[in-house]
Amino acid sequence: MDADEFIAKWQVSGGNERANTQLFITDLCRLLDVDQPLVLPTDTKIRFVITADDVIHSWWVPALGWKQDAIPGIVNEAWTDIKEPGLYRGQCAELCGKDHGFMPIVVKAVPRAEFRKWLAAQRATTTN
Ligand SMILES: [Cu+2]
Repeated sequence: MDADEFIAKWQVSGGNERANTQLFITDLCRLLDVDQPLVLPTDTKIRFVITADDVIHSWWVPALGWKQDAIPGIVNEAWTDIKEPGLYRGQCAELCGKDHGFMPIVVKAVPRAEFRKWLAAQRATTTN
């Protein structure tokens, strides 16, 4: 569903305001979700090395406090040290093309012990 379809559906949907609000929240969450979040450990200084292979994007998760361009042929960097476990959401902040509106970012920050378990599970599935 693109933005125009969403607005049209919102405007013509029947039912009460509560149902409309639920529809809005459901669709908004779906558009801001990803297939696989970036899983990171908390209490760890993490360096991001950022580039792109097609057009200029901009990696932006507001709660991390910075935004960094991803440019083909250029390597940019940034860092973070997340203290609180949780989901941190963001989006591409550059008008990068027709699919720009569908470039959500989700960072899932977990305690270090949980991250080590997740990493071991990932390695087990990729080596088998
Ligand atoms: Cu983009």
